[in-house]
Amino acid sequence: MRLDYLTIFPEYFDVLEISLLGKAITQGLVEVHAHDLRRWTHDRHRTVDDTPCGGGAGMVMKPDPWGEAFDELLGTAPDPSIHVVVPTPSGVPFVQAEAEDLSGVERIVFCCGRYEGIDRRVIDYAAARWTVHELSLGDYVLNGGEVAALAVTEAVVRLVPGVIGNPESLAEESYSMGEEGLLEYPVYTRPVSWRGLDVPDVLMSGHHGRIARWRHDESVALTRLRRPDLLGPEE
Ligand code: 6GU
Repeated sequence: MRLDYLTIFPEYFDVLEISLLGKAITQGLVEVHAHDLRRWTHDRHRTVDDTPCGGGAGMVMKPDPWGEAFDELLGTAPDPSIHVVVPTPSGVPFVQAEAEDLSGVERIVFCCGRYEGIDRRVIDYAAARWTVHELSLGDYVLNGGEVAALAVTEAVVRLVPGVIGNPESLAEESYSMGEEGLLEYPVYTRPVSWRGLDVPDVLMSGHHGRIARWRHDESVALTRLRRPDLLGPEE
């Protein structure tokens, strides 16, 4: 899998070298390239923004640097196997199913906007050639797409086969379909008694059936409390 980031802050992506993602890079499972969008400007001030047509506050990212970046990285030919991710608070909510879909693709280009956003024609141009995903992390506003692109990257890359040592741990975690899409149950380790707080007896009982039932019940209770929208009609 090859990941490219178009951004005016390529240093944001230096963190990809560490942790799980760094290991995936070292193992040759993923290749990452962060590009400074200003490389595709030609004026003395390396301008990437301009005032909004129709007026209003803030600045809009101008289309030309994006177009030239696309030309160089992707050419101009249509290829729906190329995925373009545009992080934006007006995007479709990013969920685990989308991360699973993206973990199987060979090429993703992240377009990180700043200011009031990117000229709409950039996204329309990309969507006419490649597979565009406008994604939102949630109902709040970040200053730009960089942190969101990193979050999407981590969610996707950890699902690439070979990146996580024990694939069974993927099936049990929050939001995975392995546990019916419920929130994860609470987990404990030794010591059994810590500062007056004990591990629930059932987990030390050795009764695998009772443990599985307890975990499921805890998952349902936590999901009902925090995310009732995730519960089906049965629960
Ligand atoms: Cl994907 N981008 C920005 N700028 N803000 C956000 C977001 C994305 N998701 C939530 N807020």
